[in-house]
Amino acid sequence: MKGKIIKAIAGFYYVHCEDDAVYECKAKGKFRKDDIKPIVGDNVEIDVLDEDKKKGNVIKIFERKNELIRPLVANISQALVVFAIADPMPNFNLLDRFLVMMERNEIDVVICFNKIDLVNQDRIMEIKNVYGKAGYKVIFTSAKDRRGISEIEETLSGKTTALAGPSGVGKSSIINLISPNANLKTGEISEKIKRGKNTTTHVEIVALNDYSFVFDTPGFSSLYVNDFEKEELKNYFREFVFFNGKCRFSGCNHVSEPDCIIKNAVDKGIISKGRYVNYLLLYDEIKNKN
Ligand SMILES: Nc1nc2c(ncn2[C@@H]2O[C@H](COP(=O)(O)OP(=O)(O)OP(=O)(O)O)[C@@H](O)[C@H]2O)c(=O)[nH]1
Ligand SMILES: [Mg+2]
Ligand SMILES: [Zn+2]
Repeated sequence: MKGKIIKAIAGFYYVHCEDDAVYECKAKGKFRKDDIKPIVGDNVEIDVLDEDKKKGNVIKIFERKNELIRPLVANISQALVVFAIADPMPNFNLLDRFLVMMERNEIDVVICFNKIDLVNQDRIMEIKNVYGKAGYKVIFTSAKDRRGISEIEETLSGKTTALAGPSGVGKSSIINLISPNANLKTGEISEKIKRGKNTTTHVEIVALNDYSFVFDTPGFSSLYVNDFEKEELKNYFREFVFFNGKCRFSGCNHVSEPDCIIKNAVDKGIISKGRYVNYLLLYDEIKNKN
């Protein structure tokens, strides 16, 4: 029987099959020989061991359209990366790392800044200016007063979307608003350090309707994106790609080369300074890796 892994906990895979049955499975297929582990989002074939108790074995994983490590998901059509605009304060370096990873994997990404009830309009415009200008769709929401939630619904419609972002930013809260049956656990952030407490501990797919699915995922606080050459990094900053070939040197890495159009654009405010600084930080990180 064919199905999709909608949840994975402690070596058990929950496989959603036709007519809405969910089977609790273990991994027994020959894919294990190749050191491949099933992940949430995988389309699989299962052997039913006990129809009454809905137990089975995953015996085959169908080829993945794509997969991410953080969050650990497969076969998504886009990612919605969620950051809080405050509590916890957004770590833009982490966001830029995530965007690099998504550009590298060629997966569409939409950015959501949640908790806008905690800041004023100026702050919203400031952030919109940075990421909108970089070429991303940015949605501002408040799960508290429902602002922007209908825009999120539109963005998720017809797609298979992984929510991703730090702990405590409101990922599960947003899904609960959109799918009242989801009943996902949400958690307070710590009073003192204003950080999430990793309330969501496993990836789980929520069906919004027959053709729209969202993955709730555990928050993450770090991301290494240095598994490629430093010269590649510039291709993963959308707003740089637009200027391709316009620097004095054709292989310009926009670091310390003369007559660099990217540095020029940063000085003129056409490219965000913060994004460029994160580019340089990441560039150095890749360079120093070896
Ligand atoms: N003020 C405000 N608080 C919010 C908003 N959205 C969520 N919260 C609160 O933020 C806290 C964390 O929300 P969660 O939905 O658990 O966050 P999460 O991103 O799923 O966190 P992890 O599961 O730990 O990764 C909860 O106390 C929510 O009530 C919002 O728009 N405004
Ligand atoms: Mg959560
Ligand atoms: Zn340049």
